[in-house]
Amino acid sequence: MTRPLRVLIALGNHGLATDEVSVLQVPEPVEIRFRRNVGRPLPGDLVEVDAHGGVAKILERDNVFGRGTSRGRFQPVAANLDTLLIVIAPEPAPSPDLLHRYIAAAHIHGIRPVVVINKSDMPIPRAPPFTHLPEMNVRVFRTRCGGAGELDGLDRFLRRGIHLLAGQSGVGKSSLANTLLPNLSLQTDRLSRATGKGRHTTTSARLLRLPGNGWLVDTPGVWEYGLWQMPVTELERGFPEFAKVAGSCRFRNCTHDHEPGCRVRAAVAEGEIAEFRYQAWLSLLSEQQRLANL
Ligand SMILES: Nc1nc2c(ncn2[C@@H]2O[C@H](COP(=O)(O)OP(=O)(O)OP(=O)(O)O)[C@@H](O)[C@H]2O)c(=O)[nH]1
Ligand SMILES: [Mg+2]
Ligand SMILES: [Zn+2]
Repeated sequence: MTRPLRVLIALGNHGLATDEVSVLQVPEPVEIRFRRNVGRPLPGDLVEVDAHGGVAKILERDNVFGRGTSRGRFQPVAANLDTLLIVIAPEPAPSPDLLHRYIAAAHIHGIRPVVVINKSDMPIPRAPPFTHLPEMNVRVFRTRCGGAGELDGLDRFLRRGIHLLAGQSGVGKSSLANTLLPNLSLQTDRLSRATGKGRHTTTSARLLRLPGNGWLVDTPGVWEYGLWQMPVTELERGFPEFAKVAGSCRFRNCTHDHEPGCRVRAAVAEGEIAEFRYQAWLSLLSEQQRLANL
């Protein structure tokens, strides 16, 4: 068995992978076939492949990033991520709710959330949560695309690891990919040719090689990002600042909503936990109740 390959794209019963150790600038895609007894890998997975291109084994994953379907089911998107790059911009106006969801999802999966404020040539939003990202331990890059572009060190930050670009339509994800990847069209053309599909028909996530040793996961299409139905303890992982005090709530299964003896609500009253984070919690909590009743 040769060394494992990195999965670039996963379609129904086949996909593309590459030997990332020998990748120079543009990955050479190798066709792989999925086997029912092994399961379907995700983009970002490392797989062992037999002499006929069959996936013999999916190596243990660090994490799986995904989203909720409209029915509240978990739908995996990519594996082994290091960061979730949440792109926002002054235009279209950023949604606080969407930002809280992305940040929660990243923490739940054990992936580092990073916010990229693109279109830095325009005035940035001056309201929470956007003004409070450093206090939330979320690193921020301010970027501008077009012309020479300004990446604020984001390109250096992405030189290793696997990073997923997320954010609402029109914030500049494609523009950022173009700025970060000088050979973007060459890479996408090679992937389209290898899958036998036209460039514009691919709607699945794919890995693109960043200069250096990093990968960028590009998820085409609009993302109305929803969470999936999960236990309250899992949702709580999405709010790391709650975890510090939640252990002292009177009830072990406290939802920090109406229960007496709730330390989280006390911390909000004392200003230890930001009110806007608590409101975000209540909103995601009631969404969970809605998903549970579907
Ligand atoms: N002023 C300004 N405009 C930008 C910047 N970056 C991107 N844009 C513009 O914003 C618009 C949307 O950019 P896209 O890159 O297509 O956005 P996207 O996030 O890929 O959108 P979807 O593919 O629909 O999800 C385009 O008209 C870009 O030219 C920037 O830094 N400053
Ligand atoms: Mg786009
Ligand atoms: Zn509580």
